[in-house]
Amino acid sequence: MTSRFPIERIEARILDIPTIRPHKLSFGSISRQSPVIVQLWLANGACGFGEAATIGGPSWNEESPEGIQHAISAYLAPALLGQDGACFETALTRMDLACKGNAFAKSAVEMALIDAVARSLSLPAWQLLGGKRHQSLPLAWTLASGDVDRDLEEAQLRLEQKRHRIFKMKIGARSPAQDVAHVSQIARGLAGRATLTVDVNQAWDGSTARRYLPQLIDAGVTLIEQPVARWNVEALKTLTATLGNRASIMADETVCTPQDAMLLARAQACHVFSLKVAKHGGLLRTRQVAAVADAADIGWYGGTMLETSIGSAASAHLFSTLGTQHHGCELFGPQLLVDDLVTERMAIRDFELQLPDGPGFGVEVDMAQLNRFDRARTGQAQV
Ligand code: MUC
Ligand code: MG
Repeated sequence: MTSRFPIERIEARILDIPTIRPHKLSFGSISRQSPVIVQLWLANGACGFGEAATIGGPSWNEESPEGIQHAISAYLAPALLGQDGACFETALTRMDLACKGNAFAKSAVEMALIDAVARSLSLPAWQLLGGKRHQSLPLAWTLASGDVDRDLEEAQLRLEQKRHRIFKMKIGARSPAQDVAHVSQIARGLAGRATLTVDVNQAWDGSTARRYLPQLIDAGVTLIEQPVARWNVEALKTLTATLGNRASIMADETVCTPQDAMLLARAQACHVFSLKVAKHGGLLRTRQVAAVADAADIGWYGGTMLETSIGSAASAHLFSTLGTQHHGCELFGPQLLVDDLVTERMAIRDFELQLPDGPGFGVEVDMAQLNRFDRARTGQAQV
């Protein structure tokens, strides 16, 4: 069989883009994002873009921007050069043979591959991913300035602009009692106007979660993301069983592979999966995790690693193809950054992200912006 879309060249670079304000999570505070941007050229001249963003170097999980870039240049790109770009699953298998794990790095390469092939065919990526089922999704914003007044000001503005009415609060850095006080103040300020969620990013042990989550629910929180360590499936299971009639428990760091998804489904250890293209190792593998959710009557949420508009648009194409049991999405990454890499962002109307059409991921990359933030050119120190 002759190859229709031979892969000719793959390049990866790290960008450093400041955030509009410090973003505080349980494990630290960030003031910039360092996405790895991949360009993949096919022999026909088409170029696709992919992105892997993580948060705070290797502190969200094991992968760091520097490690992602190295895995791509040293191992993943050589495994794919000369191969048929249209055979996505074969490309994933070759990457798996060349390199264990490294899901973020693989996701950026697969993203660029799908973009390049979709552009060659003049098709939107969603058409190669199963077809579009949603035109828009409710879009959450994360309140993570660490300051109640500033958080309330941000929420107020976004409500007025009709951009967001789902607000996720990042907790777990301070004492649980301080977190409950912070969340309760925000909940009082937004009463009746917003849906409230929290993300603990693994900071609590099981007994802390059992003690303090009911207080957050009393304050008005309805969705609780990753309250305990990623290995702590037993605690997730207990929380799901005991709090389930009042709020939903969402797994994030615990659910990466389809096997993780099976384990959680069998244990009935959560109500919702936060889906993220990076941690699942690509768009196709995100669909596999979503399929387990569907089969197990588990809902899905369109998660983010705070990508620019490149990774966010790719995620949006994938999310647009998934089933109806969803809790909206949080593809707000571009808005948290001082500037973007595309000529036009995805639109937000009536509190919903308008899911893009093609060709490819439907966004045009501004090369001047890529060069402006390129670490190799600016020489910025790492996070
Ligand atoms: C995470 O763990 O969900 C997503 C939104 C946000 O503010 O941080 C990320 C990471
Ligand atoms: Mg999370």
